[in-house]
Amino acid sequence: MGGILTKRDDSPLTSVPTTKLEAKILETMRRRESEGTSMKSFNTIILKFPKIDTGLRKCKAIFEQFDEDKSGSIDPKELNHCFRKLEIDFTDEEINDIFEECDINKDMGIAFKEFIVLLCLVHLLKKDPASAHPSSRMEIPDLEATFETLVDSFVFLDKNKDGYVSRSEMVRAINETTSGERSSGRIAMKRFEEMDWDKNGMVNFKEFLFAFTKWVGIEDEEDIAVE
Ligand SMILES: [Ca+2]
Ligand SMILES: [Ca+2]
Ligand SMILES: [Ca+2]
Repeated sequence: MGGILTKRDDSPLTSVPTTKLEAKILETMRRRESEGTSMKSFNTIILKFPKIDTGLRKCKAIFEQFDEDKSGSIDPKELNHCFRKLEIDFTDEEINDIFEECDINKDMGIAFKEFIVLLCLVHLLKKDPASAHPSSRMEIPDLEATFETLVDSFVFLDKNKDGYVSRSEMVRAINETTSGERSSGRIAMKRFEEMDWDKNGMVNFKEFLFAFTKWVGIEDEEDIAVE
């Protein structure tokens, strides 16, 4: 006993990034947050849901295109092809890191939902002005706009710009909503609980993205796939 002593629970308010990529995402997000957001209220975000939904559904075609063996998930080799085709200028190590970051269930495959999160993280990272190769492009302009809306929403919610949305920040965002609808507030809190996987009271950008893929009904689409 006593051999396994994790430091994780000792960090009081912020969770510490556990991987190099996670640290980079956090750093990039903080820099992006210093630029501000175009979101005016929580309602502005809610109103964007249908558009985000449409945008994310377009990822399906990209996903299918890169799932070369039609296995329903993208393996490391397929992801490599995908990045080369989309001219995403990541090194092999970076591709490997983002694969591991987004392969949540660790089955060595990127499922559709994981793929959306992956593309959005790529969008965030490649906009990093410190990046040596900002030239990558994803060809699909509305998709870029959708990802930017998601980044912008996160920036709006993260009031103190530390790269995490805390429970109290979520409450604050809801309270700023002019209409003050109680029900939407309750729903938002429920959503927050859903987002906060490790229940540490903080939601990072990746958790936020995964929640979005649920909220906007991506999952439903898979069920509807009937002949
Ligand atoms: Ca595959
Ligand atoms: Ca997976
Ligand atoms: Ca925060």
